[in-house]
Amino acid sequence: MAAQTDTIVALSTPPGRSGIGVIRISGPDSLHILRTLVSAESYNPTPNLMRLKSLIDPNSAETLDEALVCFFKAPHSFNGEDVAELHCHGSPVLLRTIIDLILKLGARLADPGEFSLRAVTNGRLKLTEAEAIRDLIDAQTDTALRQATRQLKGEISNRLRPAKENLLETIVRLESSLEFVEDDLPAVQHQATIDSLLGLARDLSRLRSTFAAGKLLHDGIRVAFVGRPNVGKSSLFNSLVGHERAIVTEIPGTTRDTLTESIAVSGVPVLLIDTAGIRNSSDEIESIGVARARREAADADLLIVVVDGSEYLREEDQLVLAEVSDIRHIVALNKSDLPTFSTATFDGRVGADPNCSAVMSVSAKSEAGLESLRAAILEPFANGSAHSEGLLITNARHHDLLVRSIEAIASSAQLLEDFASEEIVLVGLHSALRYLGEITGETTTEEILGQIFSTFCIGK
Ligand SMILES: Nc1nc2c(ncn2[C@@H]2O[C@H](COP(=O)(O)OP(=O)(O)OP(=O)(O)O)[C@@H](O)[C@H]2O)c(=O)[nH]1
Ligand SMILES: [Mg+2]
Repeated sequence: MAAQTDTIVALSTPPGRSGIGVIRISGPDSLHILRTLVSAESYNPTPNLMRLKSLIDPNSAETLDEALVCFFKAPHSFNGEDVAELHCHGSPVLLRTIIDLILKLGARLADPGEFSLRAVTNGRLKLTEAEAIRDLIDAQTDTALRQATRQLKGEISNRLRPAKENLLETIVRLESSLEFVEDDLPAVQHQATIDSLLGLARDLSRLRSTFAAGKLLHDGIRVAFVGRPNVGKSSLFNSLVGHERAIVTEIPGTTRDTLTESIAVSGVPVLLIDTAGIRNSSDEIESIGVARARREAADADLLIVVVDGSEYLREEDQLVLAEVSDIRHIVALNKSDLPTFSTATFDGRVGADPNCSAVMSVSAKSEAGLESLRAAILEPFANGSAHSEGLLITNARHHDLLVRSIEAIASSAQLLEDFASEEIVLVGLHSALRYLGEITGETTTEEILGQIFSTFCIGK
């Protein structure tokens, strides 16, 4: 891969007012730029040691800030290049001024994730580890954070290493047998090779199967409350969110716009969406709200259909239930605190409707049944339970490459079984090895690396 030779700069802390703002510079001109900023051409910073320095505008000789500066000398920095960090005061105006100065001194603004990309191209970080840093920054729950931390420590590459070694051994064995064409693989060795490949495919499949849980943890689920007006959608939404986020009144048609809030259910990020009560309305604003509610219902992974269990089932309820019949949903029979509450209409519904995974009695008012409701939200995704403490595949790219690798190994085993020539078997095995290498970055093309790092933060 081509060596990166220019110097990049970015603000590594979020834009906006803060106690401090960290500017990071990386590349061959880092030391020169740092010397210019501290106004000492002979400044020889001790690597990895922070120093308090005055940052000075070389044009006006004016002091810009008192900052803690640190220099990391190549190759002993996180990305293998000369890196300078300026821990300035967190004024957006000041930070902008200093970055502009650094740009004038010959650096350019870093692309998203470019500091980490250089760490990968310089062999300081495995691709999976760089991706784990992104996931760690993006983690929405503590469970997702723990997974990212495990992956940051290199668990995925450690887990894949024996598989790659095993595959490579088989490739070498088959290749050497090619050189002695006159003797085919002895029968014993032939069967042993097939068994070893099948074992390998099984082992990788076990890892692959953790993706159901990993995806849940990484992507979370979208859950929309739907129902006719006044059944208590907003009240239940507020109870799960834990504060009075949505307006609640006894007037039907209170909610118009959709509201969203994130919560964690057993470590899984759940995006809750409150919507307008569905009914035919002559009110223009309410009608727009109803249209939005239907759109949210179509986009959600799961619906909570709220029904007022203290009243008879109205035509408007039937309308909503008919509309959601082909979407995965649970029914929340609300207002169980009222004396007229009854579940009778819904007895037997779970068995009868394959898309209805539960009917729960709840009360937003007394908070009865809310814990069960939370559990019921995850239940349809339970085979992807995120409780597992083991290593999970959380990244769709890793999953896709694992699937391809398993397929290539399995079909090579089949070809061996059918006594196909070693050359043909080897094509599949080489592909399988390449796919595994793409996960950790050894065989990833520059174009794909670019795509991956474009999803990173600026300054990382
Ligand atoms: N007794 C009782 N009343 C409730 C309960 N949940 C909601 N309510 C009342 O029902 C009324 C409607 O509640 P909302 O949460 O605004 O209902 P909604 O489904 O969001 O209504 P729209 O936004 O109009 O579609 C309010 O007066 C609530 O106080 C409950 O569990 N028990
Ligand atoms: Mg509402």
